[in-house]
Amino acid sequence: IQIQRVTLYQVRVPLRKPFTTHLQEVLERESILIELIDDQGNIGVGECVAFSSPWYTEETVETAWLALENWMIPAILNNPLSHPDDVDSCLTFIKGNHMAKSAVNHAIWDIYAQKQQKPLWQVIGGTSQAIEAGIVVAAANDEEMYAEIEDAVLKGYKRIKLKISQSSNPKKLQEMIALYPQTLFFADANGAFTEETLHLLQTFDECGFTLIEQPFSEQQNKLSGIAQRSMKTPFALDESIASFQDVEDMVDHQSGKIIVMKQGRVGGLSNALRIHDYCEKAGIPIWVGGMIEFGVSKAFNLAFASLSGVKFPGDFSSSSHFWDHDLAEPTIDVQQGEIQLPSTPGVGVSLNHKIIEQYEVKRKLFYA
Ligand code: OSB
Ligand code: MG
Repeated sequence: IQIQRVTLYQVRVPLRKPFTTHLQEVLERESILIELIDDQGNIGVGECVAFSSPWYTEETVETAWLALENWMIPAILNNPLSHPDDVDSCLTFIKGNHMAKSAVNHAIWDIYAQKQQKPLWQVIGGTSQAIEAGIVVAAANDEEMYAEIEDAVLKGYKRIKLKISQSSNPKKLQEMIALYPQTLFFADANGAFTEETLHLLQTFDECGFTLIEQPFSEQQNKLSGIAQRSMKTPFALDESIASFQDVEDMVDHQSGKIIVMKQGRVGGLSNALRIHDYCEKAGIPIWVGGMIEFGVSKAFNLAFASLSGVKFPGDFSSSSHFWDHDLAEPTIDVQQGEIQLPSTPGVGVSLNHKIIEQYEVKRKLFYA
């Protein structure tokens, strides 16, 4: 694969409704989309899932743009690649910046699969063709939360993830979860609990949650291990898993039992696949998290979700859950609680340039 041209697009898109967690209220989504063209005219796409400010991880849209522009794109423009893993090798001189790296790694995987004339999910060894949909409820108050849950159940979602914090009411959650015995409920604390409030976290153990995502901050994996050993609900680590080594660390500290995979957080699909294979051998279930993203990133998540080590429905909602207009086409739709994987070569989506133009903040082209 020889990259001839790269285009970066920065966009800003309003969310259809506010996304509220104890860390941040997200009202609009800034993102970077990347398009690579190789010497045979194949077009590969990627999406950088960093946010406008560093509330979830250190990277931001601005830092990712800088890393892509100054170091990553020049490095790939002058390096023929025979496999997507080679991208990571040619970017090892850049520390961190996982979300920016992931966007490049993804675009190369897209081209690589196109050259084999196969859908990406098949190229990486995926087996399931229909992915179970899951939705996140991040409402500002209880009333809205109940309304959104009811709506999600009616729409056929098999799994609902609720954002929890120290101020959530476990008794009320338990009653509500009992009303929907067919639906899996996950909790996501985004690190809201501390050593001082461990006893509060323990009161969520009777709620009926299938798992609790990231109860403590990523700096508190030892504490997470102590808490996990005192509770029956398994913990799924999100923020704590930024690399393969972090997974080994989870096993060592028993700080969690399940992995949330976000390819952006671990630097792309190549690293995600290594983690997948390790987890499958070690018997650690994986599920696939979301980042309030557009169809490009979702399409890569869906391909990953078809792997046999992925055990729970992930953050897979219809494009219309967040967006009036997605930036990728075809748009992702949930039908009977499932999303069908594409049969077209590559990741199966391309940029919708008409829509991108409407939301574009800036754009830059790079040539070999
Ligand atoms: O913690 O899983 C998280 C969104 C943005 C940043 C972090 C998280 C989330 C979500 C998933 O909860 C939302 C989605 O479906 O995209
Ligand atoms: Mg999370």
